[in-house]
Amino acid sequence: MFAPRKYSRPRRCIFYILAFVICQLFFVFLFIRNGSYDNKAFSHQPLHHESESRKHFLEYREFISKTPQRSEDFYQYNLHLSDSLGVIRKLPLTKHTSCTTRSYNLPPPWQSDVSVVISFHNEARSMLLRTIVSLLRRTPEEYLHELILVDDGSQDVTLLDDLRRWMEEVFGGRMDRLGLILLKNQKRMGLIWSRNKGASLAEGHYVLFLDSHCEVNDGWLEPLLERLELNPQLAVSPLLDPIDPTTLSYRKGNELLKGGFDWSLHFHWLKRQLAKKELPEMAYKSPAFAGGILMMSREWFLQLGSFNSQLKIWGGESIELAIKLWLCGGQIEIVPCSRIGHIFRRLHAFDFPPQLDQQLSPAQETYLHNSKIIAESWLDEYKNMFYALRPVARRIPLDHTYDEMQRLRRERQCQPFEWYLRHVSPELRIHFDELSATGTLRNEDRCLHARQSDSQLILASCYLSDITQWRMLRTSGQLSTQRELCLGVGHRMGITLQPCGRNETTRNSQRWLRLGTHFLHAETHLCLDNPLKERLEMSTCRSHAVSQSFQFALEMDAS
Ligand code: UD2
Ligand code: MN
Repeated sequence: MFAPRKYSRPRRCIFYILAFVICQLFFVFLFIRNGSYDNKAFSHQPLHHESESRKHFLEYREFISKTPQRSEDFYQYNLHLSDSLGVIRKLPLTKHTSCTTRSYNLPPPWQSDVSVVISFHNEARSMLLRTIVSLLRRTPEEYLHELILVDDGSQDVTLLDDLRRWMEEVFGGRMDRLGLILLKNQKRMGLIWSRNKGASLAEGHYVLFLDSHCEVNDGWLEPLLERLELNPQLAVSPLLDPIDPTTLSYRKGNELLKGGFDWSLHFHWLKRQLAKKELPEMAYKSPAFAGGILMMSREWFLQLGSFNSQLKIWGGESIELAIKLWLCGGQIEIVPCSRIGHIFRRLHAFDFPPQLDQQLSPAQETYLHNSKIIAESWLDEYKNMFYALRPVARRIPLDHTYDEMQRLRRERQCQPFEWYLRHVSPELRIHFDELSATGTLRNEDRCLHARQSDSQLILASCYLSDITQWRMLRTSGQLSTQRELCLGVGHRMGITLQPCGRNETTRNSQRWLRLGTHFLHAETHLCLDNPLKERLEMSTCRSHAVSQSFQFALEMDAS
């Protein structure tokens, strides 16, 4: 029999006391940890006391109550929710944990301080304020040289005065050190002009361009500075975390995407392929920025001629900067350890000035105008690819020449665009190898169009803004839209538009041979025809039939 082991009374007491002390220590540890976390997040918190906070809360309510427009359509996000969130909120940690545990090799502030430039047009007051306050609170003060705000002709006429007053109240004596510069364009000049204006006044070592509906996340700056310190001709983007325009929920952005563009010069996300030992949280090269939020040496930015000042209002400037950076000796990286939230709005929240072309909306015409300048300035012979996909751009008049850009290219000994295709964006190049022709497909004065609403095949004006761009695939003989729908012949010789087939049977029903300008269907030996001007049919091939003649905008094999 075992007798139960008994501890003496004093030993039991010591055990309880020890357990108690250990528990206490554990709670003290937790307390310190949480305390220091909060401290870090709000180390620049200007609101010290409760009564102070209350006062500032009332001032905040008064400040935002003067927001002139209340409709959500106007801003394209949930204004009421934005108002109720306050000047700052805690954001989820979206970067990899190793980003927060490692230390960064930072240059001293006098060699690497930042001027932040924010241009805005009709931004809601609460949204603009959250952008500013999140930036000020989450940026180490010694690294922030100045904040330059450019009000680009907003309707809210007292905004800048009210903002200055609000900031003086809240930041008090620290206002001088903040280096706040407030500019107002009496007439709206557009984002590109305004950002250039801001950068021309900046004095910091680096310049960061930020949209006016962002929330910067903790520790956003250090990872960017560390990368820029390694290469003065580098430009970086933080990884953008999407903020939903309706719920304002802050989500984690995807670090497996690179920035790029297509031949229409529209921005696109591209897949990032991880190299053998490469971790997703590591900084990675990108053919273009992750949009327009970017940071680089101010001097290098000016040497590259800033954003191209011929570009109007909105659009294309970050693609242009990306191309000229890569071609003229720079590089671009996206840095996933740096996170900035941005509201991706579904529609434009502002008007574009009226334009000349009746068939295009002002927004389309502005974007095409800017893209045409980029194509003419940088794409060399590849500009034909752009015109093939955007034939309407040929009609857009430009009121200047490209001499300035040619001079920059000569002076800085920039590479030809071919180099970009070879070394920076092989994704763009692939099209040349895989395609035998591309662009609109014209039959007399109309173009073959796959209507997006119902996927019907029709013949439409070639100048429709979304006119279908076709691709003739070299090996399979398939004729595909950009959305990977292929032209085929089905039941009773009906012409179909179906997902491009990968297996032999569907591929055969989607295979076309080209006889001059005729499209001969390989299986049925009939030709694509448009006998009644509006309706496509398959019929016997007739070599001189105009109704069977279809021309691509761009033949890749033509010399
Ligand atoms: C994307 C970029 C933006 C810029 C733009 C193309 C991101 C996150 N944003 O814009 O940085 O590259 O594409 O030009 O990738 N604004 C003005 N004046 C105007 C019009 C707009 O100051 O006439 C301001 C606007 O208030 C905002 C910023 O410019 O702060 C960008 O415009 P956006 O947010 O409407 O466009 P977005 O995010 O699609
Ligand atoms: Mn934006």
